[in-house]
Amino acid sequence: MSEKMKQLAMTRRGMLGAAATGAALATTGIGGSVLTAKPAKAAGGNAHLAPGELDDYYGFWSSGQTGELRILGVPSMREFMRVPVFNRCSATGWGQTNESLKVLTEGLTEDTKKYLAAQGKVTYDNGDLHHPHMSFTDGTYDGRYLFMNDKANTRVARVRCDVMKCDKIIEIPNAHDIHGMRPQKYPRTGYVFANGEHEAPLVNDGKILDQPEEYVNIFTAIDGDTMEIAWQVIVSGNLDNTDCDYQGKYAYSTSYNSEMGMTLAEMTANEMDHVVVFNLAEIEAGVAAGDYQELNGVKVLDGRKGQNKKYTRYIPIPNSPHGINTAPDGKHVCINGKLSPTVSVMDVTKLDALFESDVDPRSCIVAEPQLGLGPLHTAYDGQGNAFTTLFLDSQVVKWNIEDAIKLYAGEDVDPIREKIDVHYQPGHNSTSMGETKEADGKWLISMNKFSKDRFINVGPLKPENEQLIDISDGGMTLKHDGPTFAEPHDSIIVRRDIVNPATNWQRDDPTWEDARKQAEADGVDLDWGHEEIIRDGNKVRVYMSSVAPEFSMEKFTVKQGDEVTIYVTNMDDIDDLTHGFCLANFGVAMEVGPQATASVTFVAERPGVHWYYCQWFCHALHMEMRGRMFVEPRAS
Ligand code: K7E
Ligand code: CUA
Repeated sequence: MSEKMKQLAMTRRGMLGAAATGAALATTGIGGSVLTAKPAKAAGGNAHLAPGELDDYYGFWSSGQTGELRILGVPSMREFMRVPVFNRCSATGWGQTNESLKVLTEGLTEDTKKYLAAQGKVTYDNGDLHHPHMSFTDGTYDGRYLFMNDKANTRVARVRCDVMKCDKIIEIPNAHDIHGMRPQKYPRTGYVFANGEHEAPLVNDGKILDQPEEYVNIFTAIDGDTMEIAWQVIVSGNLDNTDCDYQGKYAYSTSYNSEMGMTLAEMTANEMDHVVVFNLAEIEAGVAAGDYQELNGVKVLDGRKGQNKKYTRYIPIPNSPHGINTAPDGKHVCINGKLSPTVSVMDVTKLDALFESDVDPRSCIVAEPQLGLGPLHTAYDGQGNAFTTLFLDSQVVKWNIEDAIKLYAGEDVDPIREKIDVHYQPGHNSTSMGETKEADGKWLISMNKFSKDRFINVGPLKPENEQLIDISDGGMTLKHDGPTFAEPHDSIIVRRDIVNPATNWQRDDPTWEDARKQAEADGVDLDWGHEEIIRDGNKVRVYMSSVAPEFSMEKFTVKQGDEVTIYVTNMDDIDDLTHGFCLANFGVAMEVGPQATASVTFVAERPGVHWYYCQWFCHALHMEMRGRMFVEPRAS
């Protein structure tokens, strides 16, 4: 930091220390409270944190059709942050800034780019984010990345956990409507597995239309480090949810509609659907041996039923199974029956035999307890118990896996421990660290699709209700109702020591690599309190910095019709000191975090005096943080 900037920052701190406005206190007070705040008392399952007390866990929530990732605290259920991913965000400028548009557009297929161009767009502005999951190393979360699917527009995104911003979005070619998605658990992520839910012709160019017998489904493995597609496998039946083992050998997906039916009656005709098991080593060997077709730049292997290749095996499961969840014991996998009241327990140690000999594919099923109506998803306490959501019964059932195995073997035992009413109709559930080998059995979240009468009425569209259940004492005690807006499906609960985001950006962050290169070419030092205007034909680049409560540029002039790019660098390096840049009546607004650079491009097709202002409350003089853009009218 330069002397000038240090002085400014010092003055600012001094001034804020003396000023007693709410905003000023908020900015200066936070550093202090973080240092002194106590962790929540873990024992006794206390969900009520006093003001200033910190949560023990990060909750990463999806948001369904809202398209963003949300960060909550568990057990307080306080919502901390919304990370825009597939949506357009008015607050942060996600979907408008050049940095976010790069992420949103660079991973789209040429086909999609063409479609969007015909709509006058460069990217989609909706998404349907169901499944957020963290990267793993050796069977547990490693705090590097979060991955998530977009069912609406067939994409997979990655969020960097160091800054909690999305840095990669890729569209998955050949597949349709990515639904189930999980990262590889062992040895590390590694692969991110993604299910194409809806079947379509493999080459979907309109030559085949209403011939469902020609439709296929696609399972995709993405390299989580590069966010490039490693390979795809063609399968039979719709793919719903997916998970993988703790050995690094298999991934598996539930499949409803093994009938490949098009109507509801056709889709639910069979009593048995299936789970598809993917043999990772065999698939990799198939890729190495060239046993694939290349389609849209992706290596696609054939793992359809009846191909008898060692890429896949199909295990019959009753009936339209939905969620699939590997237990922390590293051995058992629960497959939730949805239309069947059962959960099928698969033993991963018995999967080798399926690929080596002609054994009954059901030989890997070691239990199939009847639990209640509409089992959708299962979570674990790490002590041998499973918690399954029962959508139709509006309950969560706690049951014991070993007892279910004994029952299946003919012993007279009841695996069901307890049922708790939830409000109402639960979909996913999650337990603290429950999808890792470090499941700790403290908290359970039941993500309920309907809230009905649980909250004061806000009209026909009601929030969902996510309920916090204490499982730490061996029972299930409902502790908290948490309304959420449309429509979180899934969540993970991660111990807080695993997640260590930065408080400021690093100046050399790759996010504004393009801005840095452009500035270099323009002879502007982005790391200094710059104010420069570069004219390049009708392209105008305006570089300014900000130190609360001022932009380095109080005014600048462009011509009507110029394509203007504004680069703002936030020179403040104080915890929580985010500025914004909002250009009124131009529909332009963006967040500029401490030490970040952000940029936005627009056509100045509006002569006159236009104010820009900082739209993130940063300082007692925040209202004064503004400037003017003069747009000279086009000579007529
Ligand atoms: Cu069950 Cu999309 Cu995970 Cu919703 S899926 S509930
Ligand atoms: Cu800077 Cu408000």
